[in-house]
Amino acid sequence: MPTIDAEPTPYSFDLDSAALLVIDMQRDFLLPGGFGESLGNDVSQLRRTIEPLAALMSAWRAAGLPIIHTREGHEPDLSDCPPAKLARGAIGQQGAFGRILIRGEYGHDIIDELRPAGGEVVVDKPGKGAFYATELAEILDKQGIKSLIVTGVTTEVCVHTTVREANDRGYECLVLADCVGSYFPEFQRVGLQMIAAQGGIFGWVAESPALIAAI
Ligand code: TIU
Repeated sequence: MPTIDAEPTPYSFDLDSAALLVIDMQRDFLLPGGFGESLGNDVSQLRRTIEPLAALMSAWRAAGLPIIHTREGHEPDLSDCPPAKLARGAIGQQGAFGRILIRGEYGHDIIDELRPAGGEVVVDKPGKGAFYATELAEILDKQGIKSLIVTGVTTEVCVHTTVREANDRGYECLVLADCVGSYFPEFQRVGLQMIAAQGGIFGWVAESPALIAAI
């Protein structure tokens, strides 16, 4: 059972019941000219996660362990997008990479550097959290997954929503600081502190090299 350096305490987990969750590493969030940048955000804050995440995914695959990818997005007719969400964003509007956060559009898909390998699950989610209106819980249950190694973007939005719900559902979450990103450096720092505070209220926080060394 690997044990790695983490906050607030070392984290031990069983490789047979761990999955790597890669949240929303989509072009709309990460590419210059995409949805994220159109909101006035600095995409370089997210792009620093690509290299460490690619290295981790490669090590994780080499160890034969499961990777689950998610994508935030909606049906082309927007029937799965609540009016309250639609009213506050550019979702469904024409962007540089197709209609923003619409399934099947170029911008909705995962960036080339982190393309899912054949056989890896991709969960399409209409919400910020990866459990809401998706098959994720069933997939994890079937595979006997108990520990989630959580990566992706953005730290305080889709990563946090997913980690909080995973915590309520009984999963242990290890969030990798160098593999999650926020457009806002302050939210990144505080978002990670919130996870590990109070004795690990939502889980643990570590760096990916420590995990790679342990698998
Ligand atoms: N994936 C995710 O975090 N969705 C967002 O809309 N994040 C923002 O920070 N905008």
